[in-house]
Amino acid sequence: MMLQTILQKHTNTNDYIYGLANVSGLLSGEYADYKYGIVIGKRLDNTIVDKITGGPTPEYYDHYKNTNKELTELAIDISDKLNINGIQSIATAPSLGGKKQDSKYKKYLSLDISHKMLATRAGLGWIGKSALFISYKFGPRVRLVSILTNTLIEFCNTPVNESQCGDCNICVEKCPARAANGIPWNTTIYRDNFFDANKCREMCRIQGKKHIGFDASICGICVAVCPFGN
Ligand code: B12
Repeated sequence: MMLQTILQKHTNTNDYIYGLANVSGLLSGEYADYKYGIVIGKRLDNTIVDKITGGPTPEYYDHYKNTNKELTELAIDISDKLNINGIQSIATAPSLGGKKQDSKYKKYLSLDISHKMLATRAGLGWIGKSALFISYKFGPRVRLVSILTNTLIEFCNTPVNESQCGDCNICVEKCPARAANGIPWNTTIYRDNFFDANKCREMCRIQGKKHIGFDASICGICVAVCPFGN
């Protein structure tokens, strides 16, 4: 179908994963009325991620910025193509997309769109003990973006509903913020019950200042240490 043609045209390398998700009733706020989503993951460069041992590197920071830019453009491009073909859709931002000062964001460290949720609904992987999305193909070494629509373009993939981390606790042990408590994820456990986002953000600020030189708010240790995808 057209979707595959469009996606393959845009994501014509082996560095991407994508899938269709049924998110009916799962999104909130400005996205609450959307039923379906296309989620796309771009693989991070292993040579850059492997160097995140004691903390983030300037190279990782640049990679993160460039990948965000690429995913922003990709989502807009795909959404435009769908709209031209009569499928109304909306592109979302890979990161905060200007919501940093939003009072709801500041209070809950949470947006109306969770790309990780779309990714589990699209059957591409699960949520790790680190609260990161762990893809079957690249582990947590992916950045994500989503495009939302109310048209059922194709059948949605079978969702993944629980952690596949098993007994592994490497990310829990290596997190400098001690943000994760080791409880394995399933769809009934809210983030705050197994992962302290405030502790993580505080440590991202410290790590950014220490290793990049300003409040870059970035870390990545949990991405680098995960045995999946490396
Ligand atoms: C706010 C935010 C943060 C906050 C809070 C993090 C958090 N875990 O919530 C802070 C500043 C701490 C942060 C830090 C980092 N972040 Co951040 N962040 C976001 C952002 C902008 C919004 C996330 C959000 O709203 N969270 C709210 C909670 C409730 O949702 P969630 O964590 O996304 O997902 C939960 C639910 O979806 C639920 N879930 C999953 N499937 C299902 C299904 C059902 C049915 C239900 C009910 C629930 C459910 O499980 C998840 C975990 O609880 C996203 C981009 C986006 N729009 O998604 C990036 C994002 C999550 N961040 C990302 C990254 C990489 C990081 C950092 C590594 C920073 C860095 N680049 O160095 C750290 C690591 C944090 C970590 N270990 O989770 C990536 C994650 C990629 C991946 N492989 O998982 C994202 C997706 C950005 C991107 N475009 O790729 N981040």
